[in-house]
Amino acid sequence: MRLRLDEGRLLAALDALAGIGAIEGGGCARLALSDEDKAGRDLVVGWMKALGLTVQIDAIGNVIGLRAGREAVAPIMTGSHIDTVRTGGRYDGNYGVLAGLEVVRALNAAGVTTRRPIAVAFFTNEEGARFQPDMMGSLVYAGGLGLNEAYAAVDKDGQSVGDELRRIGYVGAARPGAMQPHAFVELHIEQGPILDEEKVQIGVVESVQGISWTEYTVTGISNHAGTTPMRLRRDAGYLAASVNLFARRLAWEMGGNQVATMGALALRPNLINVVPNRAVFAVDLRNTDEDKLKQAEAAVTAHIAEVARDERVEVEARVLARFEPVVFDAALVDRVEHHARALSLRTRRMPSGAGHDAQMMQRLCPTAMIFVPSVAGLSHNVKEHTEAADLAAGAQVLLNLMVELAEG
Ligand code: HGY
Ligand code: MN
Ligand code: MN
Repeated sequence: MRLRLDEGRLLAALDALAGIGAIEGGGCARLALSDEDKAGRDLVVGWMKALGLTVQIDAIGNVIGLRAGREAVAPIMTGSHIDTVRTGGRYDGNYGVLAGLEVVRALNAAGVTTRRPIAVAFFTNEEGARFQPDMMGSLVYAGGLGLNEAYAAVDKDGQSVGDELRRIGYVGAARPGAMQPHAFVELHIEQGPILDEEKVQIGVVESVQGISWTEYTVTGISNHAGTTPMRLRRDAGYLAASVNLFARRLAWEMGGNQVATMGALALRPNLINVVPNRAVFAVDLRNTDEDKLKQAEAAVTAHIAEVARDERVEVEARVLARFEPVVFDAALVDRVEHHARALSLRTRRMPSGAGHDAQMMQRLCPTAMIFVPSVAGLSHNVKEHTEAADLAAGAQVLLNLMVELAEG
């Protein structure tokens, strides 16, 4: 059965969704559970219904569009997320959800009913930019986080997931995870430079690297920048800066896949002539190897203790997210490679540097991911871009794989 999806419709849908929360430079800002996220959700739910899907919303706000199969058995599910970081591009997450809808449209157009039902999902708060941990909705779906614990997560302004989910009207009746898929496939942009540099069209994703997010709150003594001798300072900002330098040097020295980022830092009082008495910052450490990730965490912890002692400041640590590396189902990964090569697409096997909902779904069922190139490896940046031909190729691989799985 040779089904072809409509590339033009996919591009038009991506443009329409990118118009919600659009920001300067062509990107999107739809932080989880914001008004913009609600507007994006409402638009995609409308498209699901227009495609004849039965829409199910669960208690953490995950949305699943279900297309009936010839048999009432576990569905083949695809999906991703439509929340974005504040400086997001238009493809991260959105592409996988909208390509899933194009799979449905192609089946509808061909009048095909597959043996297994087909489900297209978007999960709540994949990004973790506003509420932590990231991949929150799929983690709850996979049973890795309690619903009430998720509801209790708060953002910088003290708004909770529970309150915000209620405010936007997406506390659904379904129990998260009630629909257990037979298999899950996520199509996503690589968000890194490998496929683009190697001119490879399809990434056959074998695993997702481990993620460690920790927030540190440092308390020192604010003092006059001019009159306070260096020997008397208890400078919270100095510790934060020292950790940034240490973590970066550590990642270079460890090499391999080790990466380290201090993406969030707030000083108080944040004034040019006052030694800061408070610093709140987050450290993001990742590695494909769990032991190496643990080593990196231990080294950062030891460095912080040493500087805190010398600078005589107090430090409190709070783990925001901690996920071990996840290996996808080998047989399903092989099928991704098979379908990409059947379309004469160049492929390469690789780990995912970014976290994805698929890493949670692997806890429930055989799961795999399909990557398409990100131009210059840019992502979480308004200039995030993937060429139309690559978007279409990835979606065609998804379509062919989903049909095989749904007829299998
Ligand atoms: O942080 C991540 O890897 C994902 O974008 N949430
Ligand atoms: Mn994503
Ligand atoms: Mn992302």
